[in-house]
Amino acid sequence: MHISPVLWQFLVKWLNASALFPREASTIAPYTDALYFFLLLITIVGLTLVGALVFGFAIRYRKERSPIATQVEGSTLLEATWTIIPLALFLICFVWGALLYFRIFNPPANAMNIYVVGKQWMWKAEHQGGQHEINSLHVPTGQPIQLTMISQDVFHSFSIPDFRVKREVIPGRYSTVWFEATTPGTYHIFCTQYCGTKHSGMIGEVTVLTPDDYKKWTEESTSGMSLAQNGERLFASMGCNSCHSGSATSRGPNLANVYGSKLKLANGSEVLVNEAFLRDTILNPSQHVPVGYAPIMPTYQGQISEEGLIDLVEFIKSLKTNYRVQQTLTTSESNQVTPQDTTGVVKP
Ligand code: HEC
Ligand SMILES: [Cu+2]
Repeated sequence: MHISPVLWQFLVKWLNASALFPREASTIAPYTDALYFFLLLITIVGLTLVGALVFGFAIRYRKERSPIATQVEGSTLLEATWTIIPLALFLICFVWGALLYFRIFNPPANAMNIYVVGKQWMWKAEHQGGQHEINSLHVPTGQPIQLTMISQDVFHSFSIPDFRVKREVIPGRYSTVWFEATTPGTYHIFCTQYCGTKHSGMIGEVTVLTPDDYKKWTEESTSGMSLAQNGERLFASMGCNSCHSGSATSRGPNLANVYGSKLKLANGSEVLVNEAFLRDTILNPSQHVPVGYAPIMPTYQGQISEEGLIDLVEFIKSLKTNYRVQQTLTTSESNQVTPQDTTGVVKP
């Protein structure tokens, strides 16, 4: 719905200034707000109409003046009116809401992925380049960002009100949410799912930077190793490469190009290999046995942290036809565990 842009901007500015309403700092925000205000508008119109009629009739038909109202029996016009108008309004809300829903739930193909791990009581963010942050998230403007999120313990919910972003963060399963920030600045992150004693302290700050500043930030805060590179080390130190060496004689399937492909499983189903599938197979391999392989892969449940799983997933995603594990790490090397190797491994 397009009401006069000047009036609209004035209204939103006033609401922001009044602290009653979050800022509009993502591309989706004006769209969700338009629907929100439309709903508010029809609610107010309905309330006023019904309220006015109740008061009007109460006065018009009060006892002293006109005690008996005439009954209206069977007016097709009246019945059609009160059926069609609300139906039309509900359908508008439904279609409008559905269109917005699809937009919110389908990240653009060029979205940049950042991982978020929630735990009692903090948010950890991991960028592709290996930058780690706690209770803080740096993102550039003008670039769709997809957050792939998971909880290490209980249910949490990740919310950035100024972006109109909120999504459950669940243990054992990746959930995603996307946004595109429009205005440099800092914005609140909240956990919006009660998650224990210090739930109210599970907060953080998004820092939105211009693309140039973001680039500078990634260079300054790099840990020297990307997620995929951490994953490569983990892949070797955990012995994955003993079965997934990519050679014809290896016992496990070649993992190059597996990401994004459709895999036929022994139980007859076909699955799309995405982040969630990769994480799942590492933890429950027996439930995802592909056609032609014996279910010999051991489970890694309880042995790898969520961060370690993210690293492995990113490494497998990065495996194109050139399979690097074999060349970079020999089997003997892979048995020596250096401090870096153990970053993703859960210590007993
Ligand atoms: C003992 C050999 C062995 C080890 C060690 C092993 N795997 Fe596997 N892996 C397999 C086999 C066999 C399959 C196929 C059958 C299955 O899923 O059980 C498989 C399947 C997979 C799949 C599913 C992809 C596909 O094409 O089916 C992924 C992903 C995977 N492994 C990753 C890993 C990672 C990561 C590690 C180390 C943490 C690891 N594997 C360790 C043998 C192994
Ligand atoms: Cu929480």
